[in-house]
Order: sequence, then C-alpha cells, then structure tokens
Amino acid sequence: MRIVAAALLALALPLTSAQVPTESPAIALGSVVPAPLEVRQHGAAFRITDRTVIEAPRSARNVADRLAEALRPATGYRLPVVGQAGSNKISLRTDGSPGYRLTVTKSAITIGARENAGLFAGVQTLRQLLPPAIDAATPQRAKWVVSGGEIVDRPRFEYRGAMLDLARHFHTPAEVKKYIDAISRFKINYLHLHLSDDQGWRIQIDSWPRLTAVGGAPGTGVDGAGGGFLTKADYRDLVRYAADRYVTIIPEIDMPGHVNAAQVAYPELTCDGVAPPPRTDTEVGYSSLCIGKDVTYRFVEDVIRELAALTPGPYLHIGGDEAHATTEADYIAFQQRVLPLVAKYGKTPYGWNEIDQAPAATGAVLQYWNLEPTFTPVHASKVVLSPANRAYLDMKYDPATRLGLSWAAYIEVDDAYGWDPLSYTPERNILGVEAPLWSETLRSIDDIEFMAFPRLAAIAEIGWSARKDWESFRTRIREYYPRWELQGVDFYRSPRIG
Ligand code: NGO
Repeated sequence: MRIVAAALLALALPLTSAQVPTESPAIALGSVVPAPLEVRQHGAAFRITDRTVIEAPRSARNVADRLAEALRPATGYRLPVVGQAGSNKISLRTDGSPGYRLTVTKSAITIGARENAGLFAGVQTLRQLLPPAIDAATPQRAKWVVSGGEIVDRPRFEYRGAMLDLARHFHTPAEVKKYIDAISRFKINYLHLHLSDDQGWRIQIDSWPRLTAVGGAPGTGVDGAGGGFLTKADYRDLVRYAADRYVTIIPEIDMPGHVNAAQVAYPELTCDGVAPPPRTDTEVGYSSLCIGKDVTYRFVEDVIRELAALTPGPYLHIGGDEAHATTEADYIAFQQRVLPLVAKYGKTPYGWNEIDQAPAATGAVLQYWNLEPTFTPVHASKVVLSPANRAYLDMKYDPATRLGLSWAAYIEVDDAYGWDPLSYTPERNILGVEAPLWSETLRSIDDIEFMAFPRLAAIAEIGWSARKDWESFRTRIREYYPRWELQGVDFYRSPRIG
C-alpha cells in the first residue's frame, strides 16, 4: 500500500471502541481491510448530506441498492438511486478498471469498475472510509465525511473463500445470511457450504428423500444437539442472497468417506446392506461408500445432478478427505468414476487435496488443508490454500479459548495473518485462499462469529492485498472493532491486536 505521510499518521492512532467519536476527523483513505493497492490522499473531502444522491446505470442498480441499504439507517437520509445526477453524488460507473477505482472530490465520490463485483468491492471500501457510526442501525449524529483522493485497487487472487460446516451443527438460512453480510465486507467472494458428514445431511435431494428426513432430523448435530437441513427453496434463496453480494456459493457433499448419515438413511449404501448406528460423536475416517456396488454410483450421480442444477457457480465440491476406511485402490477407482460425473453436469470438480491421487483430477481444483509447508499438485490444475494450522477458523486462538479444536495448531490472529500462499506452491498453481470453519463445537451464530473474526479478515487480506504488514493490519482491524459492535457481530478481542 502506497500512502502519503498524513494518512500514515492517522493510521497510527487507532480509536478504542469506547471512544467512537461523532465529530471525528475523516478516516485516512488507506485505512481499510483488506489493504488497498494504491492510495493517494489529496484535495478536499466529500460530505454526505441529506441532499446526496446515488447515481448508477441500470446495470449497476443492484450495487447501488446495496450501497443505499448500507448508508440509509445510520444517516437517516433518503439517498435516492438515480440514473443521472449533477453534483453531491456517489456515482457508480462501469469503466475499464480491472478491480475498482474510487475517487473522492468535494463534489462527488466516484467508483468505477469493469464489473459489478468490482463496484461492490469499491462500495465495501467506501463503507470503511466513513465513520464507524455508519454501521449503526438507527440515525446517528455524525459528520459523514470521506477524505479526498483516490484509491486504485484490485485483488491479488481471484478466489477468496470462506467455508461453513452445516453438517456438524446445522445453521439456519438467517444465520448463513448474517455470515455472508459479515464476510462480504472483506471482499470474500466464495462461500463453500459443507452440507453432509457422518452426523447429518443438510440439503434436500428429491430422488433420495430419506437423506434429509433421517439425516436432517432433530438430534443429528454433534452430541445430539439440533438438526435441520436446507430445502431446495432455502438453498436457492441463499444462492440469490449471496449473488446479490457478489459471493458465489459452492456446495460440498463429502465422499467416499464422511458418509455415515447417508448410510443410516439408506443401508444399501453400505457393502453389507446393514444400516450403521447414527453417530453424533466427532470421530473421523470410519465410514465409506461401497466402491464396488452400482447403487453407489446411482446415488452419487443423482446427488451431483440435483446439486449441479441448484448451483449457478462453476464449482462443485465432492470432499474426498480422510477416506481412511477406503483402500487406496478403491479410493482411486471411486474418484475415477465420480470426478467425471461432476464435469458431466457442467461443473468444475473441486475436492480436498486427497483427490489429487486420481488421474481424473486433471482439471480439478484442490483444496490444500494439510500442514506440510509445500505442495505440488500432480494432476489437478489449481489449488486453493487452506493450510489447517493457518487458515482453519475452528482452531482455538490459544489454550484458553472456550470453543474450537486444537489438532492442527493454536492460531492467534497474527498466525492467521503471517503466511504466504506462494511459499506453499508456485503462483501459477494458485486459484486463491479459503478460511474453513468446521462446526463440531459451534452451535450459534455468536460461536461462528467469535471464531471467524478477526481471523477471517486476516485471510481476506492475504487473498486480496498485494502487500502485507502486520502492524498496519493490526491498526486497521482494531479500528474496525466498533463496526462489528454496531452490527451485532461477536468477535474475539485478541491481545495481539490490543
Ligand atoms: C479436518 C476434517 C474435518 C474436521 C476438521 C476439523 C478436513 C478437510 N477434514 O479437515 O472433518 O471437521 O478437520 O478441524
């Protein structure tokens, strides 16, 4: 991040949440997470008033609506969205900018981008340039001033993901939407949903209705807590809600392991045809589909076909991790049949790094979750990095963390921030990064938020920003705290951030 001296000075003075000012000086133009690429602060500031309008072409109406929705509650202003305006406007423009370009003068704020996703990213930047009080749900007395100057910004990696495990504990569509709101503010653009596991099955599949009738029943969460599943209508609504925030949903059905819930519902999916007992403990690696049976592939194809039909995005994740109850030969034979099925229904196959053992993984995307510091794909074409000792949001922060696991590491915020995708594998292999959140210990949205934030913001900066600097991140994310407080997002107050 290039930034002028005055802006640097302001960056060095974080506010504590107790002192959210109503009449603060404007926030330095670069004080944004993830850090923008180029920042030039100069000229007069822009002030949003009750006369400000939002100008946008029809094609960017959705982004304009998101912007208006973000600014109206705290300002109390009308902020009408119009096709054309003179001055005192926030203007969204489709231009050639590969990421987005945000320009602030006395008379207008202009966000230009080639695509609506870029405009939306620019809107997220703008929200952080307004005083934190902008995140309040009711009208606030504040000067809605944005520093003058220009930001030119674009992502380092095209894929910046988060994952939520709905299988170990089900989380409702409303909770998933709140999570989408919170992650999209950091320019996360993929949400991977882990929809099946040994404990439960969380997505309606019409051709195999017992998957959710049995696998989504009450008591199918870890320790018998909760239960539930997404109907197809719920899922479509989530896909739409996410798309309106430029987040693409990726569904995951885990196989050939992690399938106990499916086998409880359909005993023919085991080799001996006997239903196993339901399991709500957190063991892994004990279940396997029966690799030699035809019914296995009828089941898998039906599930993939129905999921692909629900999924406008390019990727369909088939899990493939920890198949310890499947022999290596069987595992490869299974993937040789199943990976092409994903392509048959028009999707790019995506799986945990184990799928790379199968030659059919050529063209697939791998999600690297292991702990070794380097990784070279043999068959797959692209890698999403989620090293468990850095990027897993379900790892405890330290031994005292009330929630989470610790098998991979304790991950403080600076550990989540302090790694580089390029040290794992050459840049040409990398599609991006993802922060998975497994939910063995997480029941409520507060639990989810407490484990995700601030670490998700650290992973988002690794995925978006070309340059990294812990001290700068620490200051910028500290300044973000009051925004989470005002939005009712629970988060971990890390001693490393202060
Ligand atoms: C592993 C395992 C999951 C666990 C998670 C907990 C992968 C890819 N498989 O990650 O089943 O929930 O750890 O941290």
